Amino acid sequence: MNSGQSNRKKNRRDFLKILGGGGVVASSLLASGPIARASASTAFQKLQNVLPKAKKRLPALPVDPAKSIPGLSSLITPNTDFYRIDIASDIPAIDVSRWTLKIHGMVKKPITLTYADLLKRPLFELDDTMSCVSNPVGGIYIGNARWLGCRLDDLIKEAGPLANADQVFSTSQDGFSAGFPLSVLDGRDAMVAVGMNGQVLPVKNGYPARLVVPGLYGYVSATKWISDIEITRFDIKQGYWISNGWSRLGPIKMESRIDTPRHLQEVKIGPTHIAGVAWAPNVGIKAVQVQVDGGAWMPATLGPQLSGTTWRQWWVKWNATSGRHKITVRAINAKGEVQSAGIVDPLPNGAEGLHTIDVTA
Ligand SMILES: Nc1nc2c(c(=O)[nH]1)N[C@H]1C(S)=C(S)[C@@H](COP(=O)(O)O)O[C@H]1N2
Ligand SMILES: [Mo]
Repeated sequence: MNSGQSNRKKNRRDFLKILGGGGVVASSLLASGPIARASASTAFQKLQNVLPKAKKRLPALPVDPAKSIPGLSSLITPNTDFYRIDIASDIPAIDVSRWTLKIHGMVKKPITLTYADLLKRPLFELDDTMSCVSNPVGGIYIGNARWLGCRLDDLIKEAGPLANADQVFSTSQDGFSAGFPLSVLDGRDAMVAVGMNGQVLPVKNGYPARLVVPGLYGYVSATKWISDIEITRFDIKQGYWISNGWSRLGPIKMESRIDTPRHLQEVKIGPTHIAGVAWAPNVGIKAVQVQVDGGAWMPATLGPQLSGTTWRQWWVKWNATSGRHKITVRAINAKGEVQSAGIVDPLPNGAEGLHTIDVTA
């Protein structure tokens, strides 16, 4: 695996290259096969009304602290604001009436599901924060949603993985693939998602179905426009980004971000909020602390905890005095580990470092 400096730069570029062109949909899609633009969008309209309710529903969302703290990320990221990262030059437009999901490979009994089959399974809701491994410290490639879907571990259990299989390898209709250890399905609420924040999964986020695996970065797990799940071995095949130098395993790292004030913002002298989000999906957030001008670390107030794998909003009140100020945030996880100050590049397994901003009052 070559991860020299030029390769690093190239990979960062590749990963982020779609960011400028998000939402662009060309008309050069295949005319036949399961991909057909017009009929898919019609079907999508119809489905807005018929997405079944979860058998197990989560409690209603708590009051969002962002309502009273301008500039703080909302507890749930609205679908229209949710980041988009993928290698698809054209977002696949899939005709659900012809779409299937195959579960096969090193299994006793391969399964093929239609979209209707999927919707008939017991659906549940999951609050989960999805993050991109290429998200820099302070970056925006992270979002929190209430997903609706069926259990992935149940599906795989029904197919019956062979004892020597060690990877869940999923493929999509844009040529993407992702693999994670079978052992990650340890009881956590991994799902084949069909809904997002009370709506049919948006096309840009993977309609008709995608994987959501709590605790893992998207590149190893969160296959959108999914068509195929192969139970296999890491020594036989590996996901799309692995040959580009990214790590085979992708647990999401602890991070924290200042949302408000913004870097280089001019704030009014007097009381204001410093606020943002923090996440440590594999352990949980215990505390967030804020430092101004190298002073003592101040404990932040934490917002609601929706699940073990969602971000937590945090805020402190700050009396801004005249002049220039440096503000830094750090998270502490449930094990008491303090977020590391050392800067680590996103490649190969996620950025590390403390988010620091400069403001003037
Ligand atoms: N089909 C497909 N699924 C994909 C990708 C992709 O390129 N193609 N990118 C993955 C990556 S790297 C991330 S971070 C998440 C992003 O999901 P979002 O676009 O819904 O935010 O999707 C994952 N699923
Ligand atoms: Mo990603």
